Amino acid sequence: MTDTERAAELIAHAERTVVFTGAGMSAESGIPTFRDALVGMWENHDPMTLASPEGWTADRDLVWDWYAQRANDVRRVDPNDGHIALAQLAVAARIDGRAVRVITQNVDDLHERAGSTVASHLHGSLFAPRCESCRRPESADTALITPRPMCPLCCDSLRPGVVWFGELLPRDAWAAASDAVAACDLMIVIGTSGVVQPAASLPERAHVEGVPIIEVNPEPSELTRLATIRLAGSAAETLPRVIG
Ligand code: BJW
Ligand code: ZN
Repeated sequence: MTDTERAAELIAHAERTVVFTGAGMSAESGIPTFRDALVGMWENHDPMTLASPEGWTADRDLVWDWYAQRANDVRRVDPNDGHIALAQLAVAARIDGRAVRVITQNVDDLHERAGSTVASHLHGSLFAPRCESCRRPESADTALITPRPMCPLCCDSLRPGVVWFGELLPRDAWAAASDAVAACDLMIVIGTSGVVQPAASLPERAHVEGVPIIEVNPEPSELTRLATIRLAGSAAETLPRVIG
């Protein structure tokens, strides 16, 4: 049996699958991965600094504009065949009384636009701006607006609804992810380098519990050592082949 066939069999028989995704999931939709973005620059600014509390405090307009551009870029692209295969898997599983729960590190909305319900956005969303003072949430479309709008309630600054280094993950997102992992009997890890904590501890937790892990990634990652089956290919090409 090939690895693809073994993976397809595990997926077809799992009762409670967790799908854990990273930036590679959206790469074939045209969204650069986080580590690809680090190689490039944005108008001569380092993305690592832009995506940090320090960068935000130093220049809120600059950081807001960067996120607004990224939100606009995401709006212009479509979910890829990998996103669509995962959404179809969840529908097929539900008919059989089985469950598929998606945990993503991605701040885009491509899983949702493909038809998946996302159990947890661990690192927040490009489309969930909020006031940095009173925390009042603003509409998704507000994230697309430049220049940076102010909070209509307290007139303080809105901020992107993403999680920067050194910030705590949203409590609900972390709880939902932890619950899903505690209950799963299969994990599919797709397109993540596995270097960012605490997200990367989730596959570790599943592995400790003896849960089989399928990794889909053209390159080895920090999580490859946990994988029962490693499918060395891209998300959009590999997922439709293993999801029957
Ligand atoms: C394909 C493909 C294709 C390509 N198909 N695959 C030691 C222990 C524990 C924690 C820490 C520690 N040292 C420091 C920390 C804390 C820190 C951390 O983890 N740092 C590490 C870098 C060491 N973590 C945090 O700060 C977190 N908070 C926290 O820990 O709170 C407690 C605390 C508070 C105070 C002090 C210390 C602790 C918060 C982390 C927030 C991460 N936020 C970001 C930015 C979001 C906003 C934005 O997008 O601008 O989230 S960083 C960035 O990395 C983004 C991503 O979600 C995240 C993960 O990246 P991902 O998805 O893995 O992408 P890449 O680009 O790395 O990899 C892409 C992969 O795809 C590659 O493997 C490719 O091969 C593959 N690929 N094409 C399939 N077609
Ligand atoms: Zn406010």
